[in-house]
Amino acid sequence: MAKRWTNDLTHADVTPHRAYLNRRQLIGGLAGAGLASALGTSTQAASNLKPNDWETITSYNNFYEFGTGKDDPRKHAHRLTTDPWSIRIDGMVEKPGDYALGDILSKMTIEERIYRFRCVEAWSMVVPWNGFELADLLQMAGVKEGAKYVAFETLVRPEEMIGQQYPVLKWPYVEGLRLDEAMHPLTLMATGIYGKPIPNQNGAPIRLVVPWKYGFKSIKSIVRITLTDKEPPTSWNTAIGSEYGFYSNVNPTVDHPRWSQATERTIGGGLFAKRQPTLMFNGYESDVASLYEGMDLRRNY
Ligand SMILES: Nc1nc2c(c(=O)[nH]1)N[C@H]1C(S)=C(S)[C@@H](COP(=O)(O)O)O[C@H]1N2
Ligand SMILES: [Mo]
Repeated sequence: MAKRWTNDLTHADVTPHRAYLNRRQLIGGLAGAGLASALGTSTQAASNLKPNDWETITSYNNFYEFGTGKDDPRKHAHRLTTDPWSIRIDGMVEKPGDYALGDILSKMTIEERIYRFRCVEAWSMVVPWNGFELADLLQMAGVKEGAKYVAFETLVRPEEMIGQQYPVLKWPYVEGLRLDEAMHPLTLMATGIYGKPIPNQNGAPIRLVVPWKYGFKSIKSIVRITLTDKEPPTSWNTAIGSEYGFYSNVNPTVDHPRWSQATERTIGGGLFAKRQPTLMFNGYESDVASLYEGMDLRRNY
């Protein structure tokens, strides 16, 4: 089998977050002083979180392309070929095209971010992701004036993704973010977990991670990213619009129509682990609340 591109990535190769932000400030990137200190707060908060172990993170998954059971992705995702892989970046960009994943990675700074991850089904985990900021990728492609949203698409390959042989969702799985959400420094493209290549069941070889939104926004195994001026359709909104909105920010005060979102169960915490109160924006309120100033989050669920 061909050597995979992150085989030799270890914790030691990962740029410490603070050093990374300093570098970004020096080169005049996205992270201004205010943003850097705000991110510093969430980084401190995140480093107090104890990551779930590898076994839990890679055995309790949602990835409907491999079946609807939590243990289906681990059983079936090994059939997916993830090398070679490329991402088509198109729409309102200066440099549209098919970008080979290896070429993308050679230009990106891979770092580690420990993020709390909250599923809409009211369970949560803490995952040490390795990845790079989506903003860096979008800047590489050059976002055109007038672009307002970013649309994402998962691979369609029913011969390897056996869940795609059933119409449980419309394939491909699609997701979207507003451009300012996509450019936010917390928004990651993840390529690894615990310094190892991301396992297929977690979205190999590259998936989105948006830590202040419910898990279904964090689309896996991405093959296409499109810049657009219209709000793109999303899989769960298309399937059941009354239950899943475009924004899907973690919000303990807005219940899912069929269950409360006020508390969550920590996966891996044992059978008798107490439910935890869910935090506004999944605990990233100080970083992201300003994105939604003046919006009615009850209507924009
Ligand atoms: N393509 C695709 N992406 C997906 C999903 C999916 O079914 N297909 N499930 C989503 C849901 S509901 C969740 S909670 C997370 C789960 O990610 P994890 O298995 O790495 O914990 O992936 C999201 N991304
Ligand atoms: Mo989810």
